[in-house]
Amino acid sequence: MIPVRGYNGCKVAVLGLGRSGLTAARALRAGGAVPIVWDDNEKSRIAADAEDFVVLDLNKDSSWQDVVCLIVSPGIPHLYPLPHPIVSKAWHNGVVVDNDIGLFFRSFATQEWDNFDVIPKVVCVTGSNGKSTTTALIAHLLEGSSRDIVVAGNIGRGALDIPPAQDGTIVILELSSYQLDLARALAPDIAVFMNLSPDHLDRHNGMGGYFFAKRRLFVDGNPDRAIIGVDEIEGQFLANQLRQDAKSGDPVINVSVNKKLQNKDWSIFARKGFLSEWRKGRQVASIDLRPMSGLPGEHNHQNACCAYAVCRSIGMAPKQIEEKLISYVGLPHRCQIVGTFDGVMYVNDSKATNVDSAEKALLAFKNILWIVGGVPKDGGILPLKPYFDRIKKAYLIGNNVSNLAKDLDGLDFVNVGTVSDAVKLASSDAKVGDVVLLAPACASFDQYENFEKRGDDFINNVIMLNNV
Ligand code: UMA
Ligand code: ADP
Repeated sequence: MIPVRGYNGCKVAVLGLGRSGLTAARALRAGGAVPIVWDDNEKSRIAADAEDFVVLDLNKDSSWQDVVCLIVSPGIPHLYPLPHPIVSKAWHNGVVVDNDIGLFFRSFATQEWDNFDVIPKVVCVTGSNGKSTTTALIAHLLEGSSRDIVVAGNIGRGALDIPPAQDGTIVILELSSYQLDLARALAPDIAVFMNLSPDHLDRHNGMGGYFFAKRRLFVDGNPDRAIIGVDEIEGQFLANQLRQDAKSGDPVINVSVNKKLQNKDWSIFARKGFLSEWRKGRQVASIDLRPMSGLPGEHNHQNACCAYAVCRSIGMAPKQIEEKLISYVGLPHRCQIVGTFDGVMYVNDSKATNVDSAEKALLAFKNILWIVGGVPKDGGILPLKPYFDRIKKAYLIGNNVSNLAKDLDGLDFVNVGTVSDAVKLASSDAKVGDVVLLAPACASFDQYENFEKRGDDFINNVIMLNNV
């Protein structure tokens, strides 16, 4: 737990009592603040009450007396499509609004650090897709070094939930656009911008707002080293902006999976399965990524390049990084190879909840029997049409099958409804060399609590069917 600094004896309101909110309330209390908490869900209020937090209805004016700050959970809209009424109330009461990430950055460094030999570092990872994989990969690559490695943030652990830093600690924080948009303090040492494609647009009032939120990590955060994916115009713009601000050294490392970056800049790119590092117009290192079974597909090569860039910035040698890349097994639900049975490979990419991530999975395999469907994002699945030639047949799941079927013109498809039936049918259709791929391109909420449950259902059905 990182005790929150700066609010000793002050009343701080906390809205939302999930993973980030409840952790924030505990960390505030540990730092001497007096948290008053609220959640629109009664169950969460009861859980907070059981921890002896003061639960007060923040919809009532009387609850705001002496409150100095409101901490808002990332899943709760603070601006678009409309601010949560309690956020509006804070504005009207002149109370500053912040989140757990802002509290983390104002509380992480302490006077004790003066006694450390190696100052702790915070590495932040943002982007539309591949954040969790890259965050986990960085941690894997750094494991076994003498330094204490801690992972938190959007990957599932509140940023304040981690222990106070030891000598040399490296914290790797995955940060979403929701978290970055609201945080009042951002101070990463190393920051990664992986890629940008449309997602969460309702929360940011469009693509401009979405990019603006992520850009804050660099413009307001001012990291010593920025690692920027330059395959989209937003990354190119950002890398250029940071270069103009550069006073010394190599503040930016450019990353690409579709361009050879061989000019004088510090660059890392992957082409045809090989990672290359270039600096001052010369190749410094090259790694064959093709044997890395935990990182299938070009999109994972982007993740490898970003993680490699972080480790190089921390001082690891290319050879050391290469050795660790081999043993990375990947995260569950992200192009996770469940197994190969009777010559048919089964891949669980349940986390492909949008078109961009599903596209990457379709590009990573051939002869695909594609399990797709759920709650589509804006624009449906039509943008995936260029990849239909990699698909032998599609199996539609979820409650929107008729809607989605309209976008599958030209593809052999069948409406099956459930993952269980899709797995059964796809297995009986499959021939040696085929890949049964769950890459739904849609959210899971019509049939499951979350994408993890959907992925687990897929794995269980594959295992049952093949008597593993
Ligand atoms: N709530 C309200 N009123 C509302 C909406 C929600 O009171 O109008 C309450 C809910 O009842 C619930 C709490 O708020 O008790 C949930 O807050 P939350 O949705 O912010 O969820 P947390 O459990 O705090 O998890 C958050 C992140 N969730 C979101 O951003 C939606 C987690 O990322 C993150 O791991 C966690 O903090 C720790 O940092 C998840 C996520 O889905 C994985 N992220 C999105 C993504 O990756 O696409 C951005
Ligand atoms: P995030 O944390 O950003 O959601 P994940 O690592 O959890 O990213 O992966 C989410 C989805 O995106 C998975 O379907 C995964 O296969 C796919 N994916 C992983 N890395 C990338 C990438 N660099 N570009 C596009 N898609 C990716």
